Amino acid sequence: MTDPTFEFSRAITRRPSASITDGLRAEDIGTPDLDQMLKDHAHYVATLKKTGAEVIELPPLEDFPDAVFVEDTALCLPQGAVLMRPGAPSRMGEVPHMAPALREFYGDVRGIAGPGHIEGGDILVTGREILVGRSDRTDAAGVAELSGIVSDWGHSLREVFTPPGVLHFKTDCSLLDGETILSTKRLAASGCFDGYRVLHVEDGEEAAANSIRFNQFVLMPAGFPRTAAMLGNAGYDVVEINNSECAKLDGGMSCLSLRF
Ligand code: CIR
Repeated sequence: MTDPTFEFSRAITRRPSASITDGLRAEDIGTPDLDQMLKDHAHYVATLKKTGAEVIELPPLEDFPDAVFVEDTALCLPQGAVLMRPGAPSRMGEVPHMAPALREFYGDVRGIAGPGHIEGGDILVTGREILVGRSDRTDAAGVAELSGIVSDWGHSLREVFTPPGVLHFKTDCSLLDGETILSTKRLAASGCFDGYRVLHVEDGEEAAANSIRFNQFVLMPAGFPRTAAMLGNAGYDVVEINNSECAKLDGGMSCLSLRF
């Protein structure tokens, strides 16, 4: 039996394009360096492959600077995939570029028709339910439409809180296994993970919360040694990946792949 919350046979990624320098950012903390981002991306892809999974590497999309952050374009579940409707207007056009890749692997590919908006970065699939945080990118109508789709497949969806000023719900949390969540203290304080086992990222290391469990590894951004040690002591096999360039665009480990 595989656990669909962290045991995956495939991932879809997209190589960063030169237009990444025009990517969206909440705050200007410097221009991302494409060469460094390509190196980091290659390390990320190689780590996913090392688990034995197949990684589908899509080509760069020059017209869409944020297209490397594929997670926001779709939700992948065992029963089917759902194409999102991003709340950032400049990202809407990424979705039709993702659809053919998903149709290769899924018989059932649905889509958010609108008028609501929802991005994959706001969705955490646990062993029990689908948690969705509303944000500047995800609104009530988008959540309601997704809820209708996933209930057809037997999933229950629960709307939760996203801390103010945080781009996506998953900026502040990740799934370590079906029952265990890595979270910032500010998010866990909302009570949204009550009943789960919660590991907190260390104070001052909030950006480590956007990590991913992919098969035997936890991929986490480099530079958060106390959280890396905490996860290692808890028995996780941690791989640290430099994230300095994606971080300039508010991106992290989860945004760089769709996993199924
Ligand atoms: C954006 O603002 O949409 C991109 N610059 C970053 C997207 C990060 N995605 C994610 O956390 N799922």
